[in-house]
Amino acid sequence: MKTLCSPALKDIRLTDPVLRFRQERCFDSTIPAVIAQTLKSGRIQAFALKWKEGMPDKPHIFWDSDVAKVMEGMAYTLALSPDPDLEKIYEEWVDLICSAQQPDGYLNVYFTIVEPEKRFANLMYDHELYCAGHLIEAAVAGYEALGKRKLLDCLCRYADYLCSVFGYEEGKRRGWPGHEEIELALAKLYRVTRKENYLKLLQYFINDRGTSPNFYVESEGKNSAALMQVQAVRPVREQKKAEGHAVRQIYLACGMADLAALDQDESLLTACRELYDNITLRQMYVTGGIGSCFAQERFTVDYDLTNGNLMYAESCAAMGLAFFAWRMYNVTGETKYMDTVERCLYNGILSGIGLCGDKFFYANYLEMDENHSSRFSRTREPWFDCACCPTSFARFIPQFGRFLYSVDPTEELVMINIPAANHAELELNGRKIVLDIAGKYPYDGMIKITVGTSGRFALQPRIPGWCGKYSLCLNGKLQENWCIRRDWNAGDVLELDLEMPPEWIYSHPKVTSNSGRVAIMRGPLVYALEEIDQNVPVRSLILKTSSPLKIVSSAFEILKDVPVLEGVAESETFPDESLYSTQPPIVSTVTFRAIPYALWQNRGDTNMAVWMRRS
Ligand code: FUB
Ligand code: ZN
Repeated sequence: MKTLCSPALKDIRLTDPVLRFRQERCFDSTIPAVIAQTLKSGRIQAFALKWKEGMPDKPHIFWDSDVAKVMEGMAYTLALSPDPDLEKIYEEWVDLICSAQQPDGYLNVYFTIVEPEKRFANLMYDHELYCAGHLIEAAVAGYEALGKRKLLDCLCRYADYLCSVFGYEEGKRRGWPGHEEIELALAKLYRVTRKENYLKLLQYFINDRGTSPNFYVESEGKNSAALMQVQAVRPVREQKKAEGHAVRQIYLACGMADLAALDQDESLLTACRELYDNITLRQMYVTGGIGSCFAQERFTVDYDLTNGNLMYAESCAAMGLAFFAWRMYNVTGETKYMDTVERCLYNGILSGIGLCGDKFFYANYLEMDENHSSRFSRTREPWFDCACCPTSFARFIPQFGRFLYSVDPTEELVMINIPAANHAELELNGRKIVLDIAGKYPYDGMIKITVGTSGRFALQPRIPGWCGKYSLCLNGKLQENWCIRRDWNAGDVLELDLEMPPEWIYSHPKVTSNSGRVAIMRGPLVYALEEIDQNVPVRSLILKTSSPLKIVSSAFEILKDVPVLEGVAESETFPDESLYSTQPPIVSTVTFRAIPYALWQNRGDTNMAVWMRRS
């Protein structure tokens, strides 16, 4: 197994046209917005433990997790963009959260003041361990990004308490989290503290899950449908397909990958590979969205990937898949995992947040028309009662830099995973490696990498799975080998050319929702057709795959530097208002335009489709 490391966030300064813009919006719009909503809804005030029956803003079982994710986002933001006012809020919130800790270390608002008698009484539904996990992640973020210990010490006390409650040992409770999350958090906590107990608890939660006698059946009286929803039908190593609630499943997978790496556990890594393959080869949207059924927000069966009303593809689930694939990449070095990180990042994740930075999708549709009737809205919203997605963006976007590079200290190797423009100062075995990447990726595949450090090490850009033709030059000389190990001189230049022609994408025939349909990609970007760009209804269009797709410019300000695609289509108009007719539709030839899917619904409310009928 490999042990690739990711850069510290402050070591990367983005200068590219997509991620940098989104990150700046996160700092100046998303973070203030989620702070305001956390205050407005009473989520943070709840930590004062003053709420009593009959008062407004009754705490909810997973409010703590929202606060924790905002804290995590604030910590990364402060590391990248210091701001004394934000730091003051951060410190106040840390104090308030810590003040809610009970003498035994327990820390959960709802089960301290609303239903204290139900502490750990219903693990399947009550989210206590999920909240604990997010609080731990926030604490580790504060420590790693800012060097602040107070929240970390507090969460270590809580984790110590959890270690005393759960586990295999005599006198401890058997039980598993109903919403996984604490597993990956314990891995993070173990990595910063090296306390064996945290690793032991992580091992227990992963290795015991789904074993017989089944804890949920024996102790909580749950049935098999409920078990499937929380991935507890069988032990994790026997689960070959992704099932149940999508975010739960993908967070579990992250925890499994973490434990596989920590324990160098090949059987667990194999289980992760199987899950990953099932997801990406059978259950993932072309955008990287996962969880195709809005009812219970879950995975269903292989190839069931409807595009409209019934689908779901929660923003949190796409972020979870990126986190899982990133972990798999760092433990294997196999680029297919980074292809998935990139697919999620530029498509199914960024679609979930508006360019304004303070409006969000919960579900990420691949098709929108006037018949939309799902409980999830057509347009992005500022907040939700179930606010997991906005708060996930607040902590995900500041972390973009993590994905761009991996460092292999054993091989003295720096891997350029995603060549978005940036200035990097990477740590490699005590040395600082300075790199400057210039270019317009993902809008353009010409990338210039200037090495700013002299000395011997290896550099290896990733060849993306979507790229059929590429070349690499070092100081003007074409290279055969993509891993360049040499004595570098500061000022050496690598030129990477990843050709990215627009391409037609076809889906496996078993995906019946896409029968006879085609999508468009260019490089890592999935494209979508919005009605606002067409002179006819989107649904009337049949794209001519024999005609070329060309890049054009658009008059819309938000598309100023964006490669918009134009092609030829037939448009069908029904001859009259009847429901059925012996008359065939009237056909005309039109041009159509497509924009990157992640940018849809930023120019007002309009219909949209990714998978289009093809001629
Ligand atoms: O249950 C907590 C979070 O709320 C889940 O992760 C999301 O899917 C949403 O249901
Ligand atoms: Zn969510």
